[in-house]
Amino acid sequence: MRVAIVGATGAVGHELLQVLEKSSLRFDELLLYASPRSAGTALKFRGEDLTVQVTPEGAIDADLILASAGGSVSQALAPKWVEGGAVVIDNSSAFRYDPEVPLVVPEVNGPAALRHKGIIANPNCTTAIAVVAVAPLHREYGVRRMIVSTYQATSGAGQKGMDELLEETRTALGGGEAGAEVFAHPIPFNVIPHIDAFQANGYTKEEMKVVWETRKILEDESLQISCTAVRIPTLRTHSEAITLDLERPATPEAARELLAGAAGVEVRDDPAAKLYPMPLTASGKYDVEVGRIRPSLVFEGGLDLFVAGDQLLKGAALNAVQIAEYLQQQGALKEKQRA
Ligand code: A2P
Ligand code: 11C
Repeated sequence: MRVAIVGATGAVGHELLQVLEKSSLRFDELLLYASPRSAGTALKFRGEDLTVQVTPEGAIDADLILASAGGSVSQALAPKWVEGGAVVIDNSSAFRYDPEVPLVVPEVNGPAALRHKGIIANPNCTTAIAVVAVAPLHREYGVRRMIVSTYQATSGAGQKGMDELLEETRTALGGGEAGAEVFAHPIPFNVIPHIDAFQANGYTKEEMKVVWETRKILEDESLQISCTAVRIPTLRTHSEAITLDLERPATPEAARELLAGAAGVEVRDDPAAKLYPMPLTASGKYDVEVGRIRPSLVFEGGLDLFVAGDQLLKGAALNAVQIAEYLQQQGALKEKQRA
């Protein structure tokens, strides 16, 4: 069984290597690909140096391809990888809205992955983190309306996003004027309510991804969702304030108990002890932290909560590997016939 990572030198690629090291996924060989800039770079995996190769223009001889080199690379090459017999788990937005392509968070809709025709899409990080917390509440209480405000780390923009935060903060602290290339404005000591392109309806694409993808994963097109997505000067972990209007009334106590038993969730909710979700504690963690669970002051029987999830992990690399593990556990990930 041969696994390939395309985009192995990026921020998500780095995490994929770490998560695969600890994963229960059984495979014999790992191939690493990136752009020509990184050809020949050695990356460590299970104590061995693996050499990064240039991503070929055509098929890759692998059984499973974890793609994290951006939408244009996936758009152009994933169909060729599928033709070559590989199953592709794609971290980009290239195929998420294709009705033929399952969009999967294993704790929430694992079985959808089994309906793939070669490509399985990994959701946008903001969506993946939100649905881990919201799906159990949706099943129990029926979410009617959901309002999300996000606090998104610079790593959402990849390694170059984190580099810009660190470099421009040093510039600002040195008395210089912080600049911006990756982000629309200088990110140090700022918050920027602009992630991805503005759409005709006044929302950004990042905000609309939360709407489109949450509905697809929860298989409920009637869900009313609104999102404001904001970039903040942290390195990793996206946090989200979420307000839920529910069909059946929930109490914070019952919600806490339900979420304590939910896969992928860590309830961190004891304000008196200053315990709540934060990037500082959620970074590097597989579980999404959920806390500040309280009754909505607007929607009777509804809830307000705060979540923080490492978007390089549950929002990207970890979720991709969990999809692969799920396929293998279900006997749906097989080595292809080789001559
Ligand atoms: P490279 O490091 O050689 O540029 P990030 O999201 O952190 O910016 O990482 C993006 C990843 O995608 C990197 O591994 C990057 O490789 C890779 N990548 C970018 N463009 C291409 C391309 N055209 N073909 C293959 N890999 C690419
Ligand atoms: C960000 N959520 O924080 C974005 C990054 O659709 O996979 C992930 C974009 C995507 O900038």
